Amino acid sequence: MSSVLETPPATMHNVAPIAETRELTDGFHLVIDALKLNGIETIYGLPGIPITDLTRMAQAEGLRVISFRHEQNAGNAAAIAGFLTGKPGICLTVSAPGFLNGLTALANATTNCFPMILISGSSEREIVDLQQGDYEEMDQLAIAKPLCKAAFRVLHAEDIGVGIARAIRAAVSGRPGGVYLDLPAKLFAQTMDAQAGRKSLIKVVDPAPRQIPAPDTVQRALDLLKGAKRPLILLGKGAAYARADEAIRTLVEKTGIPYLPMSMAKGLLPDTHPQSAAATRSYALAEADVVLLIGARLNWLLSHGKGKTWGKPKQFVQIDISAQEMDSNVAIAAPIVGDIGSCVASLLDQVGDNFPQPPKEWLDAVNEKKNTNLQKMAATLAKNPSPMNFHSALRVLRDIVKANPDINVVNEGANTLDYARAIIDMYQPRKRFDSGTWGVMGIGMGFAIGAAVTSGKQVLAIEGDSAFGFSGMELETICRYELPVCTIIFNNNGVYRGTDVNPTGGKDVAPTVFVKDARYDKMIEAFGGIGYNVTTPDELEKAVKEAIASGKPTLINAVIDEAAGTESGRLTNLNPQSAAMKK
Ligand code: ADP
Ligand code: TPW
Repeated sequence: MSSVLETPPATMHNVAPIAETRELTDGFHLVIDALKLNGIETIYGLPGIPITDLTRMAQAEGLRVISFRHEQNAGNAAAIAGFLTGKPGICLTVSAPGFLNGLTALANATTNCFPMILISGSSEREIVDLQQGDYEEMDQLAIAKPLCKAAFRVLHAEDIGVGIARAIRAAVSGRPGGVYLDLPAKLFAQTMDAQAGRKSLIKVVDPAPRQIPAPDTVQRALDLLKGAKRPLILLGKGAAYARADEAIRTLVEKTGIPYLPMSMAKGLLPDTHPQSAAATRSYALAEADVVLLIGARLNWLLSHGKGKTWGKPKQFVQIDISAQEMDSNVAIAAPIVGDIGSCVASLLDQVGDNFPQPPKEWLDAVNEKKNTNLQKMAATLAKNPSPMNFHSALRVLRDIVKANPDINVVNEGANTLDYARAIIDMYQPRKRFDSGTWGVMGIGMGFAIGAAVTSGKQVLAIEGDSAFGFSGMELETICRYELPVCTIIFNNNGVYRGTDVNPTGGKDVAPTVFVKDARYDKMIEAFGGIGYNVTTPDELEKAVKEAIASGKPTLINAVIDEAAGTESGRLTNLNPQSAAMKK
């Protein structure tokens, strides 16, 4: 326990006798001690009033403090660290504007079910509550509440232990998510007896307790699966988060059911697994009759479980830790509520070695479509158009990941996201991090830093040029901490593509168009990183290989045909159409 010693002020006439010296602690140290006691090793944040000294003291006390250029990126780093470790990632910000900057990441973490705690300093409660105009005045607790799983404020030093314990438990138990912890400036300097302080801290026991499913729910699910003619398993990022990798693989293999991974579940089983139906996703979704969802929601990413995508009528088995998720879009015939590890283990208890395998016609049909599509894709990928397009560039990255299966892949953009997700096979769990449930732009450099810091391993951040812009200043952070991050920018001169024109003929370019032929590689050079400018797949391959071998901060400006790609990638249909377009 860190502490401060309090002695009466020493003057010429008044020197404190040693016996009267009391060991004290304060809010700063209690926050640090509470985090350390609960196994937190890293804080992602941005210093300023009132938390600057907290960042200094945290570093002095052995926590790793990663300081960012914008709080949203610190928040995203914390969120992905939470996903990777199962411990809440900590983001620390200043009051009002810093808090708001971190809030997008907190809301995104909650939406994606990543455990994260946003800790923000706040201004004087008495003034904030009377709206008397304090420095960075804002009722942060009230604003955070609807955007996260839980929100707490600590007013007294002796409650810091409880506040941090509650925040940790709320972030990781049940469905994981974002938690807000409000720490007013006054709290940090409050002192208390060090012994009492020590006692006030809580080491959270079993923060994410197992939730064993009821046996009848497991039986109901098995009965449904056994009777299926065209069964399918869908793995979501909840399955990746649950770290039940072996059990999930065993379940897939013993049942013989084809499976589809959602984007961040890729690699849970290697994408090259013979039972993967990813190459024939549309067919599998439309034709299946019984679908087992493991840690995946039937949200927009799965067309809400209905409509053309889902074709033939089907019945769903859903494994999720959140009971409320059931029936959220369509009826769930066999809900299994519990943690994925326990649920899959319960299923496996009864699956044994003689589980009826899916009908051969179904497996043959899936395999035939899959092989046809893989052949078509191979032909497209083999082309070498000039200028380079998404496919020829991604062919190179696909092979790099294949040769380096433990590499972390961060991915955002529109076309860059959609094509990379489809083309780059993943081989290990929790190695792919992307725009997720919101399809948000701006996670790039934050996720890259969080993944690099947490894993200590190489990161490839595959970024659309627009997507990169949302967090690009963190190149400096990557260089400052000398992180092994290779950022590859698919530069096609704009949002989606670079070919739009201003219909008025005026001087302003179209809203989706950027500076032509921008050299993003020069940006990283400003901070001592290594930049590459490439225009062909061969140059790209050489640059990525060099970048990975160096382990240094690198950025590759990959020039892509500015006419390649489509509006919003695969989401063109989500753009509302004007009924009254002027000529
Ligand atoms: P994807 O985007 O990959 O389809 P989602 O984020 O929509 O995945 O779904 C993840 C689901 O996993 C959430 O409904 C969440 O409640 C659930 N989940 C997360 N962790 C666990 C766990 N340990 N056990 C069971 N369900 C979990
Ligand atoms: C926070 C809207 C979706 S995709 C995208 C934007 C702006 C960028 C697409 O261009 P990019 O990719 O990155 O160059 P590519 O591969 O097609 O060339 N603001 C936020 N989130 C989202 N999703 C948007 C805007 C959007």
